[in-house]
Amino acid sequence: SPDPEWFRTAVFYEALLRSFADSDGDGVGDFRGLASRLDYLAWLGVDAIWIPPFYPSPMRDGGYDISDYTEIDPRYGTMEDFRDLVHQAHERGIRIVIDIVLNHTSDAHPWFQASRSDPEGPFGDFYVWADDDSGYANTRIIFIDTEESNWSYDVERGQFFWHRFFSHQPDLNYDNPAVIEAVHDIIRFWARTGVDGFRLDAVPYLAEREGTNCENLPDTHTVVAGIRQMLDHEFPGTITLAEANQWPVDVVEYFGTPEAPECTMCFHFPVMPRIYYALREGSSRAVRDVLAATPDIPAHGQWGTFLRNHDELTLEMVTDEERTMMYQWYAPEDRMRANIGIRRRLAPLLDASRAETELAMALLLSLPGSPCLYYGDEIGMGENIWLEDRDAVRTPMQWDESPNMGFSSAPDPGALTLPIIQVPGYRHMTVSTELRRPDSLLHWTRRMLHVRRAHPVLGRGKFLMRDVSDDAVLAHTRHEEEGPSGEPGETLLCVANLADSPRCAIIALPDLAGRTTTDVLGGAAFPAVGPDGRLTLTLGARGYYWLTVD
Ligand code: TEU
Repeated sequence: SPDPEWFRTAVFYEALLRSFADSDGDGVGDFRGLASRLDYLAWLGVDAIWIPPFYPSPMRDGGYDISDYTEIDPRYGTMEDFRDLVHQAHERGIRIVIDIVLNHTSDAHPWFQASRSDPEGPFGDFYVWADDDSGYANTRIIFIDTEESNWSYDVERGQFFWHRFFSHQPDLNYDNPAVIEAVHDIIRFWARTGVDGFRLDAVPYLAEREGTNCENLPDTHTVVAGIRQMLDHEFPGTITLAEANQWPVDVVEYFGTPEAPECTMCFHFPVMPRIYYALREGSSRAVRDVLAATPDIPAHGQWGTFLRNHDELTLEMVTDEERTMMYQWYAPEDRMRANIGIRRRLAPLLDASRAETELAMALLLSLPGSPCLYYGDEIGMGENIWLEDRDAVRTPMQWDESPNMGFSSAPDPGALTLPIIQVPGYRHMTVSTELRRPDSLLHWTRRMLHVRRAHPVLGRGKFLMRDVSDDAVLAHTRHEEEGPSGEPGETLLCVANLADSPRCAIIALPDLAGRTTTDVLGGAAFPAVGPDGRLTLTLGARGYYWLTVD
């Protein structure tokens, strides 16, 4: 349907293609596999799928090292398979958002090969070259584990090239108008296939300027606004979703302004670790603080939120120093030491873990923004923390109890793109086992997504944090006067007890005095808001309510 505001009420789902479903038994997930699971995703209540890069790639960075931007890696199928996936998704009302890596290419990309060998040729200026490695000295190294510098020497050209990520990922030179034109052509190419949007990878790092930290520079914003302008003009309604792992105050700049819009959506990175942190501390403070520090965004924009993604590994894997490096922009002062992933690993089926998962998810689905689930979140799949780099969170989807957990029919498990997770209890964490159990996390997640769909105020409504007598309890309202077609709006009060003990909380709702409340999750009537504008609620350990206020 042509609803230009679809993204506001949508639930997104990141499907890591190579680990989702393998249709041909070669051990690697593919487009036909994903297509065969669209009915499942529609049943679950997913509105849009984000597919990480599926282009030809040496696969030294999970496909974020692209060597050809307008082809499908044969491991995942053919262009025909891709088109068929888009078509089949659209038939089910599911939108497709694809990932575009703008900051860098693989060093195997023909542009880079040409740039090395022919400095005077048409691609000579496509990358950031210098005679020495002294430039942009104020710039941090992002992949500090493996990289010593953001400059690497190329013997063939006899110069250094700039890279913000791995040394096999040379940065494109956005001072070269030919690069901008080439990138627009790539986006045009995929927009013509009918995709509904683009996740723009690693946007803060496009431009470099001496004397700065080379992040969020005005010239970077000009590039992002240029992409927006091209899409609005040639493919109106196509969304852009910025991956800018920065403080909210810097991320809001990627929405642009009404006059010069940039992105439709931006991921809100700092909220996720604070949800885990709040659970660990049994205090709502970290979440309240980060939302208070989040500026308002222009009307055309929408946050994207998530609890896990293909980069977010369990933090116990890294040392304190590394953790500080990785999370310096968004970790609370004393750093987060536990997240739900590790709890699931240790006690995958325990009630405590389930209650925490539900509470985190209830927050994800009610705080401002459109939530993005990561494949397997709905079954509590967890992580295999013994794997290298970020592979811990990239293991095959667990569909059923058959060999390879139904992910692949490959006879040799060694052929799988990554090993099956194998944490305690993993055999029970499959779609098929959870389908059979009415009280499973899968059925719970589906119910929550359907409740969310029935209350579009959760996607569109104005957000207001409420004062609560108990620090453990987070209470906020979502409100809209009327829906987009003039239908009456609603007020939803969302309450969450982050503590692992029951709490009695007084919530201040001065503007809602005397109104009645009804639980949309359980359907029960709750006490009315008192004439003094106070609502007293008792919540169980890690308990949560979503109440309509009439
Ligand atoms: O990540 C870019 C990014 O900004 C990082 O902060 C990211 O959050 C970090 O890698 C966390 O480990 C993107 C992709 O999401 C990531 O998978 C790629 O490795 C990276 O670009 C480089 O291509």
